[in-house]
Amino acid sequence: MSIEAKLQEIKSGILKKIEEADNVNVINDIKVSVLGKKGELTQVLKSMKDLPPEERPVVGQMVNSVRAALEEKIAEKTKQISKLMLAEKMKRETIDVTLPGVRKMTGHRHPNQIALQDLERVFIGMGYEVVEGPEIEYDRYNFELLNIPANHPAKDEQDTFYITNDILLRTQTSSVQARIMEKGQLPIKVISPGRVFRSDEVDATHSPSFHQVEGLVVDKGITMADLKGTLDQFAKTFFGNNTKTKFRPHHFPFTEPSAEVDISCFKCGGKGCRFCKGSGWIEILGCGMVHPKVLSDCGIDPEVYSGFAFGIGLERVALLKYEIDDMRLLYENDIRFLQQF
Ligand code: 2U9
Repeated sequence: MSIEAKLQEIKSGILKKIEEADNVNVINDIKVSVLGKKGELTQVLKSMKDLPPEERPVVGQMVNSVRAALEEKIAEKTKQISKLMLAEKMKRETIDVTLPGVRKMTGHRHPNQIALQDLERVFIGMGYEVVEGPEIEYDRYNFELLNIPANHPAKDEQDTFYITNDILLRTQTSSVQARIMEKGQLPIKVISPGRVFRSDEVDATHSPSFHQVEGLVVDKGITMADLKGTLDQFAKTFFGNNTKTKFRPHHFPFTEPSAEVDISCFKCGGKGCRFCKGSGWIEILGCGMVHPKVLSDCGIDPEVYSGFAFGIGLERVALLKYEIDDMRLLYENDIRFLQQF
C-alpha cells in the first residue's frame, strides 16, 4: 500500500472513531493512539527515513496535513462533548427554588440562664463583680467561716451531702464569698452565682440541686440603709419600677440583723390575687448585715469595716418571672417546654 493510501486509511479510521466518541477520555485516548510518541502518524513519519530523499518532503507535507485535519476534528469534538456535559450537569443540578427550605433547629437559653443573665446585668450595672467558686467545698468555707459551727442543725446529714467529714457539696454560694473575705482585699462588692446542693426530696418547689445568686458588700461605713437601697433598686429594675419592697425580720447565722424581702405582687400590684396567694406580697430573697463574727473570723476588723449580704434563689426568680408553677419543669429539659422562652 502506498504511503498516501495508508495515510488516508489512518485519517478516515480515526475520523470515524472521533465521530463515535462520547466522552473526553475516549477522545484523549484516540489522540494518543494517532499523534502520540508511538502513535500511528508518528510511525509513518519515522518510516520516512526508508524513502528516497526527494520523496520525503512530499510525504512530510501529507503527514502534516492529515495531522492538522485530525487535530482540528479532535478540538471540535472536545468542544462539542464539553458543551454537552455542561448542559447535562446543569440539568442534574437544577434547584427548585419554590420548594420549602429545611428549617435549622437553633438552640436557645434555658429560662434559668435568662433569669441569671438578667440578674447579673442589674448588679453589674451597680458596679458588682461576678465571682465563681468550687461546687465541692471545705466545711470551713461552707459552714465554719459563716458562723455555722459544729453541731449546728444546718450541718445535719439530712440537709447536706458529705463527701468526707470535711468535704461536702456546697449548700450556699456564700462559701465563694468567705474565700474572698479571707483573702482580705477590701473593699468587696461581688455577686456569686452558682449551683448548690441540699439533701432534699424533689417536689414542685424543692430540688437536691438548685442555683443561688448571693451578694456581698464590705467596706467602711456600710449600713442597713445601703442594703435596703440596693435591694429596693434591684427589685424595681428587675420586676418593674412600681415594685415596692418590704423587709421582714428573720434569722440567718451569718447576718445580724437579718431580713427576708417581699416585693409587691407584679401581677395584681399588691391588691391580692391567685399569684401572690391573696397577700399582695411575694417573698424573693434573704439578706442582712454581715455578722461581726463572720467578719472577724475572716480576718476583717468589724470595728472598722461593715457589710451587707443577700441571697437569691435563681429558680424561684425564674419560676416567678415566667409564671412556671413547678420547679421540676426547669430540669426535665422537655424541648416543648423550653421552646416557650
Ligand atoms: C458572707 C456572709 C453572709 C448571704 C445571705 C441569704 C441571706 C439568704 C437564701 C435565699 C434563698 C438562699 O437560695 S436560697 O435558699 N439566702 O437568705 N444569703 S444573707 O449572706 C452572706 C454571704 C456571704 C461572707
